Amino acid sequence: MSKRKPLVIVTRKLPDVVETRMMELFNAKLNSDDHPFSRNELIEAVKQAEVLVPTVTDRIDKAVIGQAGDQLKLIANFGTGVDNIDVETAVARGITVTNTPGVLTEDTADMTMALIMAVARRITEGAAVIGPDNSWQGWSPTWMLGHRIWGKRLGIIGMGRIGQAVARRAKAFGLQIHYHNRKPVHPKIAEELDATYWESLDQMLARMDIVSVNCPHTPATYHLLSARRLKLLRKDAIIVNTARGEVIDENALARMLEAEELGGAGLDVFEHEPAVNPRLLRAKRAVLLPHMGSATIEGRVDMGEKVIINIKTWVDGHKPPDRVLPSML
Ligand code: 8YV
Repeated sequence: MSKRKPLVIVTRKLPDVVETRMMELFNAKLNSDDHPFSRNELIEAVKQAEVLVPTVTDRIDKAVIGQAGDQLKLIANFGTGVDNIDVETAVARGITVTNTPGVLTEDTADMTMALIMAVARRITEGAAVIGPDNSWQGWSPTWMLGHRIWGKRLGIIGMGRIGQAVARRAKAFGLQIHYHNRKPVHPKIAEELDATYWESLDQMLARMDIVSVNCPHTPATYHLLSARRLKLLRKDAIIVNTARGEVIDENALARMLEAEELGGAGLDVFEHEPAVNPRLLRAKRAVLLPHMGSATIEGRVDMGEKVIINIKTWVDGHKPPDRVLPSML
């Protein structure tokens, strides 16, 4: 007996191998030219699809979910962060929501370290000096000096999978690990990472050389790094964000960088992507990347496989492994 093939609408182009598999398993409607869905296209999609596969560029808010037909039963997000989806409204309407945790942990942690190194050791500035025309005037003992990271204090905000993966790497780089989280990690993990827990974010911020944002964006973490909190940072502190732009008050951060009240920033995410605050564009000691934390070929294939497993499990009548419930947020 042939298996039922649900209509699965995918909002962005995914790796070929993932799309091929989706076509085999489901009645998959793909977005081959990879344009971001307009609001109307999104609404059309939720009116037709049994399964919607959105990404970070789709806002599945109350209004969009309100337009969904009764056939929409699963939103299988291609991504770990689900701040693009109103999970509460979806679940209240009987729609299951899933994400792709675990498979982008190591890649995102790598990018966090890359940004720390890029800002502290001025890697992009140095690379730009050589550039296509090689404007290097020669070596000097006092030129292009950055900061040593060995022995410095790193404060991680959000000690989930990615935060812990950052801590493991940072420990190997000789950094001292500190963290703020809703609750302390298991004592065994704290011991392995030699990590100090700070219940008070304010107190931690005031003492760190480098701060890394690794928590999800939820109503509770929106502007967690507010203007007031950013001011608690040391004048030479570096701040790195590979999580979500909304966790930092971007305007306040840009102002402080402009006024040289901070050592630097490495940002992979922004409050209003793809727009970037013009002050940040001009800021010295800012390394800005276009949301590339999980952008590896392997990672994107793994994410696609996770989406497929979530959909397949649901088609088979079971609970998908990566269900997101409002209580988890
Ligand atoms: C993804 C991410 O590329 O998974 C996440 O939460 O931020 C990214 O690394 C993006 O979300 C894809 O939808």
